[in-house]
This record gives sequence, structure tokens and C-alpha cells, in this order.
Amino acid sequence: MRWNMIATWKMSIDGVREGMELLRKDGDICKAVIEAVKNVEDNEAYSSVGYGGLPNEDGAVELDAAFMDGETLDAGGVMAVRNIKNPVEVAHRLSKYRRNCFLAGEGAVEFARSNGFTICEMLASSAKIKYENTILRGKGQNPLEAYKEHDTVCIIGRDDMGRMACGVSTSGLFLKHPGRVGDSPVIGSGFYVDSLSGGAAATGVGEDIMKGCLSYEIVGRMRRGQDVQSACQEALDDHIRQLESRNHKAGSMSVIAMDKNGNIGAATNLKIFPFTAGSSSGKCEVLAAVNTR
Ligand code: SD4
Repeated sequence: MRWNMIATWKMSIDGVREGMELLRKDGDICKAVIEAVKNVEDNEAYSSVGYGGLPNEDGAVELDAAFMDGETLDAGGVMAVRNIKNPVEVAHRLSKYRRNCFLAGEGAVEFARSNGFTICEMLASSAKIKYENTILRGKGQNPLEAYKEHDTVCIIGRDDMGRMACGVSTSGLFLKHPGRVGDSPVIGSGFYVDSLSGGAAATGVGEDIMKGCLSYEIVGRMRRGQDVQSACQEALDDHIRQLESRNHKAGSMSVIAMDKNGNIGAATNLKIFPFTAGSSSGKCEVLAAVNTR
């Protein structure tokens, strides 16, 4: 089956539906991917992305996001930004430049402000309560661990002509150090897409994902002719083995990928990693990744 969109976690299902609808009407895969990611960013219920995201150790929500156009290889990202409503939109704008494509902290926020992007408080009351419960009473989500059942949103899209794009967005690890940057906005680690080969993206413990440049590794395998599912499984498995050979117990890591023809794959070292896939024919499904361990 050929798909037009693959996205991390079940939480992305409404975004994928919205993105697919837009692709049918408008035909622009970049816009479709951005709208799909924004749908997740705007939903307060998801405590790992955008509004509703859990804060860092100072109680501030700091977001990472990136965008890549698989046709041109244009890529941009924002890192550790506060008060930006839809960081993926800013990442998309930055991807249009030849220089200054990845901006961090205040410089990124200043760019967003002066270019008319919406600036607002991103700490939702639900996230503030979880923060206070954890700090004061040690209850709830474990700090500095990936989330259970949802996490970073990563979406890879492909139109029926084969143009591909990828968007990612996250609030990163709960109670992270201010300024901490995960894999998500780091090209080749959290995401990579090339319409001539395919795209891949990762979710989980960013520090461990970055050590394997996992997304680029998966796309490289597809470029060399490996099929999308075994590229996901073998890249993840080899990387975990590399970490273990240095006595490093790997944190949770899950990957999704789509090849240049719209075939999809996914792998995880979690017991369960649900992901979403959509097609321009209106089909939208939640599927389970292959566990490599
Ligand atoms: C990161 N891979 O920042 C992302 C995801 C995350 O809790 O941390 N989610 O490491």
C-alpha cells in the first residue's frame, strides 16, 4: 500500500486527517505537513508538544521544532524557544534561507516576533499543575524520561508526484535543563527527508538518538537500496548494539520512515509504539511498530 503521510504516535491522527484533507484540496505537501504538526502543537492534551507541553526545571516551556523539504533539501529549525505558538511554522520559514536556518533561544524568538509569528504564553494550566505536583510532591511523569504513549510529533509526507517533506515539534524532556536541545531539531538525528530516497524521523530519548544520527542513517540505507522496514529495524538495532558495547543502556527510541514510493516502516525498542498513517484516498490508520528487542 502506498501512503501519503506517516506520523509518530496515535495523538497525530487528527493532524494526519487534517493534513490529508488539505493535500487533497491544495496539493501542497509542505503545507499539509505543517498543518498536521500544528494540529498537535495546538492540542493542550498532549503534554510533550506545543501548548500543554511540560516545562523545564525552571517551570518554562521550551520548544524544539524543525522542517525539511525533501525536494530541495531546504531545512530549518528552532531550538529551546519560549512563547512561540507554532514553532514548526517558524522552522519552515527559516528553511527558506541559505544561512541562519537553525536558530536557538532568544535569537529565534526575536526572529519569530519580528516576522509576525504569534507569540504567547505556552504554559497551560494543566502543565503547570503537573509541574507543581512533580516538584512539590514527586508525583506524575518521571523527569528526564521520554513520555508514555505520546511524545514528539514527527510527520513525513509525500504527494502523489513524489515530493516529500517532514516536520517535527516537541517540548522535549520534562524538567530538562534550560537551554537543553534534543534530537528533534537536529538535522539527520530527529529528522531527514530526501524525495529521491525517502524520509525518516525519531522520537524518544534525544541524547541517545543523536549518538546514532538515526534519521540520516535510515535514509542512507534506503538510498543504498534497503527496503524501508528493514532500514528502520536494522538502523535501530545496530545503534542499540553500538551503545550497549560501550555499556550504555539505551533509552527509549522509536523511528518512522517512508520511502520515495510511499511505502512505510517503523521500529522501536519500546513494548508498544503506535504510529499513524494516512493516504490521499481518505484512509487513516493507527499501526504498531516492530519491536527490535
Ligand atoms: C527529545 N526526542 O527532546 C525528544 C523527545 C522528548 O519527551 O524528549 N520527548 O529528546
